[in-house]
Amino acid sequence: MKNDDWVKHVTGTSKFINDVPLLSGTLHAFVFTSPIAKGKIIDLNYFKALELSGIKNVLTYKDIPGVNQLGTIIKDEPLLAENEVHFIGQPLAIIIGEDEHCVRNAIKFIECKIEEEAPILDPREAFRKNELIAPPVTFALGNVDAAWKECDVIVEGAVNSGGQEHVYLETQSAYSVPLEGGIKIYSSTQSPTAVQRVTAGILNLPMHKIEVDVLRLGGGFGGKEDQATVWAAIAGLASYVMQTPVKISLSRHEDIMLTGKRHPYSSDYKIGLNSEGEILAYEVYFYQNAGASADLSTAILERTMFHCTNSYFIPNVKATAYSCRTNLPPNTAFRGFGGPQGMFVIESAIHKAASKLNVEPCIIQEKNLLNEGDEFPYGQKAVNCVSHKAWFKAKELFPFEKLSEEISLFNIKNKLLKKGMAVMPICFGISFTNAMLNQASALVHIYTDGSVGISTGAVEMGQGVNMKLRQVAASIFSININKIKIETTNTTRAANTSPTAASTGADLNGNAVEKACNTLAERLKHFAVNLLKAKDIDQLKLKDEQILNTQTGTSILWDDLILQAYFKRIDLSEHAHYATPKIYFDRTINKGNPFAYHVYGTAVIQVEVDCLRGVYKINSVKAVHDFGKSINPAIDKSQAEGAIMQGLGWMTLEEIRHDSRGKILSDTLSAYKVPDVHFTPEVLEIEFLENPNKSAAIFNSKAIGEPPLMYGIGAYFAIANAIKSFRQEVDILYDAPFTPEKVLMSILGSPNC
Ligand code: MTE
Ligand code: LUZ
Ligand code: MOS
Repeated sequence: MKNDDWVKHVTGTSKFINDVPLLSGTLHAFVFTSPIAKGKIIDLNYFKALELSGIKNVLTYKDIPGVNQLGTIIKDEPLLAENEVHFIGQPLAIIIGEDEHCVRNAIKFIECKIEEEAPILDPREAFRKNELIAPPVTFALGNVDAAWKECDVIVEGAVNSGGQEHVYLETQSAYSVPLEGGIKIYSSTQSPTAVQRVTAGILNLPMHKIEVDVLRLGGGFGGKEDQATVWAAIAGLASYVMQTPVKISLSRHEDIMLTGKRHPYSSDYKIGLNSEGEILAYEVYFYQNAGASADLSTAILERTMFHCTNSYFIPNVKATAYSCRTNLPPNTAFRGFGGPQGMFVIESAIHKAASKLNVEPCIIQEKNLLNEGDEFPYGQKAVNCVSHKAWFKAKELFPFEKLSEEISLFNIKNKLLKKGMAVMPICFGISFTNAMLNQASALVHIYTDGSVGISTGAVEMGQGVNMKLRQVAASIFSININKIKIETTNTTRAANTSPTAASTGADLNGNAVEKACNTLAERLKHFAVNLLKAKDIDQLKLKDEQILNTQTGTSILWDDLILQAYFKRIDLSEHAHYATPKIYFDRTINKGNPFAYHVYGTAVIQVEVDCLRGVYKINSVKAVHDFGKSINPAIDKSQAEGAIMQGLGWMTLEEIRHDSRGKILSDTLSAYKVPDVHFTPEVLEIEFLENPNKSAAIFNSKAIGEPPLMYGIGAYFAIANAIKSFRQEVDILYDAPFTPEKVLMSILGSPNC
């Protein structure tokens, strides 16, 4: 059960936006953006640009027929700036022309006067100036204030984690074609309905006049959950105004400069333990660098809170979160959605507490793992909790103590090269935390030749959701998977869809497909009762491309059954809707049951640091991961591998830098290092924890898209462990990513690199 798309990708036959054949008369669009991070617009003059050959039009906010608004959770983000600019790269005007070069060249001919103000780039500074996206949020369990006096050891500290560029292979792209009275947009988006809804608002059209179509994405990783909408709306507006097809597609450099990243965080914590190493209290403050507008920041910050205790039970917790408005491009969803940022802080707190207690961090980690029935700070109880099972299976398969001894021996023998290790348990909640979004629908057609076409809201972005949906239908109908095709994700066939995000794509859409197929299967059995002379439908079974009377042994081929049903005017199409049961979250008290289930696992990470040069190698990542009962182990394993690599990159190499004016410095892939094949650990081993999942997943599987990313956090502590054995007194800064520069500077005792 491999993923068909893999063959198409390596043979170059899979299609993306840049493969859509352009209609004659197609124009190209690009944006003129703010060169200043904060200021008032005094004047915008584009008349010289309009005179250039090939340039057809320049649009500003004044040309928007509807509302100039992109914001979905909070309406604070204009598509085109009106009177003020809030970040470098904020779109001010859309240039439309005959080809993609002339629209870029025209930028030089646009004059823009902006009265510059000092930008805010740091979330703590934004907090001090009360620049908050939304009111602060607090989650609390027990009573931290009362618990401190029970503690034998109390440790406090600050933790920083950096942003992360998505580096999806397909850059942000859209192609919009005018229809009678409306438009059709081919968009590289994780959220076709968001594109449809926002563009309808911008054009002042009803949603039914906007059709959004998605074949597949060359990766999204959260970067196209909200931020594909901008580019689709720009193409949509331009094509609606010009009444011609319009395309926009960013270069890599433009994409890195203009789009939001994972949110950098700065956090303060206080953790209290007894002398046994039991964590009694944890207090934490998160300062999220939201960028210039809300985007998904509040939802992301909330997920940070949901994951602030990772896979540990802590009886007294107080977590407070501030979403801080800065003058950077709006930061956005990135695999893990704020969870990794919260988990890095608790892991840092445990790491520091361990050094104070003079024990290995894994002693504290193991002692505090969640038990069945333990309460999370948000009120949900851990159910079917396998945090211990994953931890001890990892310990059995990859004995930590033995590894630690081997590392000690190696480190005694080697003066400059030091090895280090860390253990990283994870716990990640599955469901959109906004309960409303946990719904999906499917439309299943059986054609008269027995082949099947399925439409859902799921967007294929490399994660293999289409293959999984085909497997669901193939297993219910018991027909060859090649008989089943997943159609493009299109708003006219699947309406009001949630983004394909939160790792829920297969769960939500798979359940909808299952429901629709089951209804069709029942209908076909009813129809076949007479044909197969059965007493009732329970005697009938769809099996191996046949419908079989299990009593008499007689059968009809699937293809014949379908054709006969058609002749008898039986409906061969079905629509179904699925909503995850029993989830809710009450934001007046910040308690509830937001997740259908949790995913667990434990990884062991080993690294090797060259303490003269600061460079390092990740030798191995070995994980025991809770896949539920995987419906496609090949896909799921590759998802785990990819997510781990992204987690390792976030914690080690990938560093986003801005200058003091808020301009991104790491704006190319030569200045921004992503993990490549050479960086891949020699050993990347993933063991399946077989753990059939009964709760609202598809076929007892578990969501896989995001959780394994968080194993990568262990790399930070493995590097810390290695350099500590070079110089015991090195101060660990808890400031990710742990780039080679930072490794060297911490060894030298000069933290400011
Ligand atoms: N895998 C690939 N190859 N490309 C992607 O863009 N996105 C990740 C994950 N795996 C992504 C991926 C993210 S952020 C999410 S939320 C899930 O896939 C979304 O898909 P799913 O819900 O079907 O798992
Ligand atoms: N998107 C969202 C997400 O809107 N809500 C979520 O809870 C979420 N979680 C992970 C990734 N995307
Ligand atoms: Mo994933 S961050 O939910 O798109």
